[in-house]
Amino acid sequence: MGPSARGLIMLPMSWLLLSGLTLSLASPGAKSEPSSLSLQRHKRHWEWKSFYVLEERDPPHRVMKLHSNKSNIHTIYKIEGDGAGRIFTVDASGDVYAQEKLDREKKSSYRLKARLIDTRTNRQVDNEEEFEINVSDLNDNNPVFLQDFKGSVVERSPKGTLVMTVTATDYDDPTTPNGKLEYKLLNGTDLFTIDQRGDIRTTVGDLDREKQSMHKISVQAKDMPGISSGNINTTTVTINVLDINDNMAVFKKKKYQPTEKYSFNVKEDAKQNSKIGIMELEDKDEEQNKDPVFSVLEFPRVFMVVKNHMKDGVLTLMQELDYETKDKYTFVIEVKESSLKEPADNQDEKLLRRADVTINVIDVDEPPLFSKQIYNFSIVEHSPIKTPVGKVSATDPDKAKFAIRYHIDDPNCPIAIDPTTGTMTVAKDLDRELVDRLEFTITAVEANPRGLKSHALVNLLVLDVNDNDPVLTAEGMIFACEADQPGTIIGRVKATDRDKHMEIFTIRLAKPSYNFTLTDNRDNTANITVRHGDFNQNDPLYDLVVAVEDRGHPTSRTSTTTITIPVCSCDSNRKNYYCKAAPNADNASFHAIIAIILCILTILVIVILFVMRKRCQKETVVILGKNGEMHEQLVSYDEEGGGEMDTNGYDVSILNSARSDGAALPPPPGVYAAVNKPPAVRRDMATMIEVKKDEADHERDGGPYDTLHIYGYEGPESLFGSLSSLESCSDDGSLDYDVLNDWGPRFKTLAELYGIEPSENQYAY
Ligand SMILES: *[C@@H]1O[C@H](CO)[C@@H](O)[C@H](O)[C@H]1NC(C)=O
Ligand SMILES: *[C@@H]1O[C@H](CO)[C@@H](O)[C@H](O)[C@H]1NC(C)=O
Ligand SMILES: *[C@@H]1O[C@H](CO)[C@@H](O)[C@H](O)[C@H]1NC(C)=O
Ligand SMILES: *[C@@H]1O[C@H](CO)[C@@H](O)[C@H](O)[C@H]1NC(C)=O
Ligand SMILES: *[C@@H]1O[C@H](CO)[C@@H](O)[C@H](O)[C@H]1NC(C)=O
Ligand SMILES: *[C@@H]1O[C@H](CO)[C@@H](O)[C@H](O)[C@H]1NC(C)=O
Ligand SMILES: CC(=O)N[C@H]1CO[C@H](CO)[C@@H](O)[C@@H]1O
Repeated sequence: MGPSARGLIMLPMSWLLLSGLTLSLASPGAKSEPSSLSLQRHKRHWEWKSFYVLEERDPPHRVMKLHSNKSNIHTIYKIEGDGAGRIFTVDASGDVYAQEKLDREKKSSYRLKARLIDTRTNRQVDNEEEFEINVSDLNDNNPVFLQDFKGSVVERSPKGTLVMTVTATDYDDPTTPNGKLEYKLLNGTDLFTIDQRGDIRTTVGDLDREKQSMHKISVQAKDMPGISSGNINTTTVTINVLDINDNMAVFKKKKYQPTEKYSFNVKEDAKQNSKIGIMELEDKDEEQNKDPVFSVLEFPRVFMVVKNHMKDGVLTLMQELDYETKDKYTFVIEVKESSLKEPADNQDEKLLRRADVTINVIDVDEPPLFSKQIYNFSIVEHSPIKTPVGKVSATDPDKAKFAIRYHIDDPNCPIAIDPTTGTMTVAKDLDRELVDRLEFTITAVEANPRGLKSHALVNLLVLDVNDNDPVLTAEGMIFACEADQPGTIIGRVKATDRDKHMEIFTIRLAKPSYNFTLTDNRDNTANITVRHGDFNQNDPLYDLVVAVEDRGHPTSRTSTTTITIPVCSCDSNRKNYYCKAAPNADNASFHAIIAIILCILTILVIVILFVMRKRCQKETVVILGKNGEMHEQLVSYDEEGGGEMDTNGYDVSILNSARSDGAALPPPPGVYAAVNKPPAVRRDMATMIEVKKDEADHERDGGPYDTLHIYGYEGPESLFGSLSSLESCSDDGSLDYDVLNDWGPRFKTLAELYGIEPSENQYAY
């Protein structure tokens, strides 16, 4: 095998463009050297292994020739496998043709089998043989960028910083230059560079976001690296420049002011922490990177600069101002940035880091100012009217210094104030025991038309003087028992005083006593002890005269109290006792007598009423029948009658029917007639009522029958007549009070009152 033949075989593997030459091996011209193809074959009759076909070649074209040394005129070739019969066909001489355009990027290799058939026997002559047709690559694909590329780089990054990597794809055979790519920047090469891997790097170290924050550059990808020809494609990549704090914050220069001079007017009543004004800054950096720090070089306690959300300076008042003290402040405010990357882009503006600030304090008409907000004074109770209490004072804080007028708001305040001097005096008597401290408001008004006001509070303590007598009270009842032995403590007295002193009272006997002693317990109480006993219930009351002395100021006061001690009979331990003459015996007997008299009078009236009623009933019987209509109702005691229409009361028809049954009279048409009751009940009831009524009528001294009571009789046809004492007894003249004379001396007075002479009576008619 010659070197040229070897080169021909080797070349298609590395150099596709020459693959066409390989085909010539299979062409009739190449048949002269079949040995070269069968070199690797042993005991085989087929003389091929694989072949190349160029993609994109117009069909049909011969690809190769099959050859077996067993072929003769009676044999034909047949192929099977990938695309056999459709893409690849074979003719009788063994020439294989491609019938379609082939695309390596779709299918790069076809595996087929070849067979030799004897047409006479229709049998396979030789062993079948596999072979391969490889499609060789053409540079028929452009590079493609499969995505949009975006990158970023921090400003001032050093030269050579990797920004991003751009990659393109070529579908051609990557083992050949057809599928290999190289990159190139079409513009922006002053700032960036790209290498063969697609890495984009900076070529400068001073990228400035504030100058240009975004760069768009065009990247070209080309296959067949190193050769001027080739397929190209381009894309535009975006590179953002990221911010750092490389710009100095400076005060914003205003057009109308050559230098940074700020001037603010502040009212003197401006509150602490109030905003005075905004000092705008200029800083090209992005907000999150700005870091201004303000310093007030003078008056740092009066003024402060704080940052707002825009990172501008807000001049703030830290102390209240007073126009009368200082009406103008001039100072310098400086701004710095601690995290600034030096040198700043705006070095030349260094002067603008300072600002001159002038604060003009504006005078405000302010209300009067009291020397104190709360005044505490004290005054002794019962001090004479016009006694001075104290003095308040207020002044006008303004330059004008208007006069001040004072008044007390509460018109009932017992203190008066001098409107011009502020001196307060007693106006009404003060009694500590009634009011021990006063609280009132004083108003100060500027004596000008605006009349600005302010208020102050006065606490006035009313001091005590000893103006109340001490009071002695007995603790429980004090009495002596008949059996009390000398030394028995029979009671305790206690001294109190409305004045406010805590001193111990002195308690002693004002008059010496033979029978009792008084022991001062030194705790404002004193025990009464029996000195000489052997008391008797019939003894008169014992009077113990006790003097109590307080030690108040300015003078001590003494009061004398008489304690009356009765003598009682008691059991051994003085628990139960009986006093014949109680301390209030006089009063008690008087009340008892009045009560007794009242009782007697009440009984008398009841008796008289009862007698009058008896008489009325008698007359009723007489006038039965001729009286008009009759209404009756049975009621139980403790039940309130409801009048004629009270159908919830007892059924009066019982009485009506009783009458018809008993007296055989036709029942009168009545409201209650419709109500029927069982006849048995009616009869029993009627009989009972009749009996009871008869008893009551004829028994003069018997009390009224309690179970059934008949009253309110106004019916016309009643058998019983009216029992109403109101109607039938209204005529006093028809009553006979003579019976009172028969009742004895006790009713003599009544008899005299009601006993009417017949002659007088007739005279009256
Ligand atoms: C075909 O070739 C093989 C080997 O190359 C050989 O053994 C055989 O005899 C040949 N047949 C004919 C018919 O030439
Ligand atoms: C044909 O291509 C296949 C892969 O596609 C490869 O393995 C084979 O070696 C190629 N044949 C030749 C003769 O280059
Ligand atoms: C370049 O690539 C894009 C995809 O990134 C593709 O759509 C376009 O067709 C390509 N241009 C050429 C000329 O092949
Ligand atoms: C580079 O070219 C692209 C595409 O034409 C264009 O959009 C871009 O602005 C150019 N960039 C520069 C720095 O000229
Ligand atoms: C005034 O009296 C009040 C109590 O009534 C007290 O709390 C306050 O401290 C006093 N003020 C002065 C200045 O004495
Ligand atoms: C005074 O009487 C009380 C009981 O009422 C007693 O406890 C106390 O000891 C007595 N004080 C004196 C000094 O005897
Ligand atoms: C001063 C006084 O009241 N003395 C009386 C003390 O008691 C005796 C007898 O109980 C009387 O006789 C005293 O008059």
